[in-house]
Amino acid sequence: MRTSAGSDVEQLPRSALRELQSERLRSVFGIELEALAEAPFTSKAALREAYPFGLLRVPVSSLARVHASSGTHGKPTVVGYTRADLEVWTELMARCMTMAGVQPGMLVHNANTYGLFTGGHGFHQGAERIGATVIPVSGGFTARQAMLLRDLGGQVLVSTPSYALVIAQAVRDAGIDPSSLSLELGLFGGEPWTDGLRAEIERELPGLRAVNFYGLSEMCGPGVATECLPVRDGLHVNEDHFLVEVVDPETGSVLEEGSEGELVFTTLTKEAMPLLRYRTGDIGSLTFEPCECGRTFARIRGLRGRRDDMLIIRGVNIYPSNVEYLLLSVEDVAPHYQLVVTRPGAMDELLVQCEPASVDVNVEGLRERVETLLREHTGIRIPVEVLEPGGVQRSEGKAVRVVDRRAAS
Ligand code: DLL
Repeated sequence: MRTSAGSDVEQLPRSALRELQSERLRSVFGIELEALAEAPFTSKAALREAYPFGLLRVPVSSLARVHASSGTHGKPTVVGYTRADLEVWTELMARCMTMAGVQPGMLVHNANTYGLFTGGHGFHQGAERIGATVIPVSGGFTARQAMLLRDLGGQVLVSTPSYALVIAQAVRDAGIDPSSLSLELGLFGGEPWTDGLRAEIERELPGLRAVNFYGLSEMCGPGVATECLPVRDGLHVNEDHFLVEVVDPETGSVLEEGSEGELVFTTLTKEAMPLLRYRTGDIGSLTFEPCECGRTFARIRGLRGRRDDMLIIRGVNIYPSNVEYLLLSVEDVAPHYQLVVTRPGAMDELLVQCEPASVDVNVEGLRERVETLLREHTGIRIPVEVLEPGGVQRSEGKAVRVVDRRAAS
């Protein structure tokens, strides 16, 4: 049974969970769990080479659905689902949304885009399965989002974290008092975000508690790992369906619990497109400590974002989430920013663009404060440009944090 404290399988002792995983791994890939570390990886490049359907284990005609990732780095990654795959995904979304506090009868305002992106349909299916009421608003038409939140009284907002802030702004622009809305929960994911951004969203939308959802199309979409509402310390991986490892991004060797590295997943129940040791490119760490909520599944901590988004500026590694963390600790900064990368000579240069929280802020003083903070924390001088309020491009889905102008410079 699905309860907020977790179903039986979510509370399995780890030895029983390992047995279940061993069985499933053997039946899908013919590999013993003990020998997993020697099994080959599957890379994103392999998926790209097989574009669009080369990695399917079933005929295209037996697929019930196709989705795709947004493909910020080239062609989209196309994934297929059999009926059974859709059923597992729906059940996992119901489990994750229950874990995040969604209850039957709640009104779910789904502002994730419906389409190839898994975020729209995934949350829709989960909400229906729980017995909640879905409002399939999809992304975009932001002024209308605000009106519908007020008029229909959504209690659960589903979107990317960056778009939640855009919606909050639209609420204020429409002259609606955000605390008059019925929002109780925010289910956010699809892009990296820091605790600072979480605090910002919860301040902008009072009454809402924000919960982190992680996933990727190649596994199923959202539904891979989620925080539990009462603890919100790490994202519980649905380990009965996905094996998770953290590996050294350079050598590929499996890292110990707690070490930061690249997340690698193996599907244990996928029919259409099973993937063995899939290298996500996402950086984080794992803990196998049981959670205070009672769940025993591994938790992902310190999700920083994709290694591809890591910039090396004068020898210093910088993730957009590092910049977000620092920026949001500065008073008078709005939670909108972009990192502009150029290559004027042989080396990459970075410019951080941000916005003041209001028109009354002394822009020059703010620029100096942010530059000082960045220098103190990175050891290098990173120029900052404070744009006008609204000057940083807003997104209706995943925010574009890195603007790559290296080819043009
Ligand atoms: O973004 C699935 C999803 C939708 C998850 C909505 C959660 C909510 P893709 O479009 O294939 O699938 O993109 C997957 O997005 O490899 C990460 O780099 C990033 N990502 C997703 N969720 C998070 C998160 C969906 N909570 C890629 N924190 C992943 C950090 C995230 N990064």
